[in-house]
Amino acid sequence: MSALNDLQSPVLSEADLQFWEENGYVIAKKVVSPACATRAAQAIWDFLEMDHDDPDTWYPDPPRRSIMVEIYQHQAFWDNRQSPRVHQAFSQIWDTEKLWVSFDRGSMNPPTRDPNAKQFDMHWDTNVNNRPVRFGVQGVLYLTDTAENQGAFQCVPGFHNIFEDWFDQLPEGEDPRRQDLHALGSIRVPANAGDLIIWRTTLPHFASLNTADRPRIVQYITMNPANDSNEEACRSRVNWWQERLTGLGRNTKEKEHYHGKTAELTPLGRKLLGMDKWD
Ligand SMILES: O=C(O)CCC(=O)C(=O)O
Repeated sequence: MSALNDLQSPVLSEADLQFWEENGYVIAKKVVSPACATRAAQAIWDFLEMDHDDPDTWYPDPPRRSIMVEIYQHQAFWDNRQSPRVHQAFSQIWDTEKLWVSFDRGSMNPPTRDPNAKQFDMHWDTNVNNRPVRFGVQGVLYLTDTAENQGAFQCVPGFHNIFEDWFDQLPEGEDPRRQDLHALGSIRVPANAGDLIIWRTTLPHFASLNTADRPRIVQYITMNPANDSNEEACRSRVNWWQERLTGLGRNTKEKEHYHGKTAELTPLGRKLLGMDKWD
């Protein structure tokens, strides 16, 4: 590891990496401190203008359209993105430290108030009809301790191993996204505040229905090999951070642009953004 990421021992053990190979997901434990997790969770509550101790504030009228929260640029989010242990976990998965971090948001998944609510459907975030699907990874950082029934991340473990065969046996014209993906053997993944779940994009996944009494609060983070020879891409990424634009490719001027403060970056954060080059 470089001086930017001078950790004494790998975040993912041999056993973790073996688990990753078999299951297509892994929990990288304690990648950020409880204090960093709490700060990011509080940033989400403030952004939503809700009180984490007052359930009456969790269900606005009109209702939120999804569990997602369009917060991207808070210092607490950047502190997690530039955490050396987050970077190291992704470096182990990609087998390179030269990575760029994703422009991802947060989410708040409150307890359901509908006794008849069904489990959420799962999905893929990649075009699964465009095969073979390239290797890719996604990640969710838990900002609160999350029990199995508290809206935990759910996926079909090991599905990456049978992905191509499963598609091949689908009857002609069947839409893969409309199958009963839970029947393939979905599981829910509990973990603690500060733990990061990384999964392969070929696993069907989503948050699960929250039947506990506390919300689940998370920050999405993934990393991909850096493309820092592309000057235009670097400029656009730096502009995204500096102007505090919305992420996921939308790049619009919303609440954080008008009311936020540009986050401070560490030397590692500058490379993960694309402001400084890895070589
Ligand atoms: O919130 C989760 O646990 C999973 C989120 C998800 O489905 C996604 O990032 O595509």
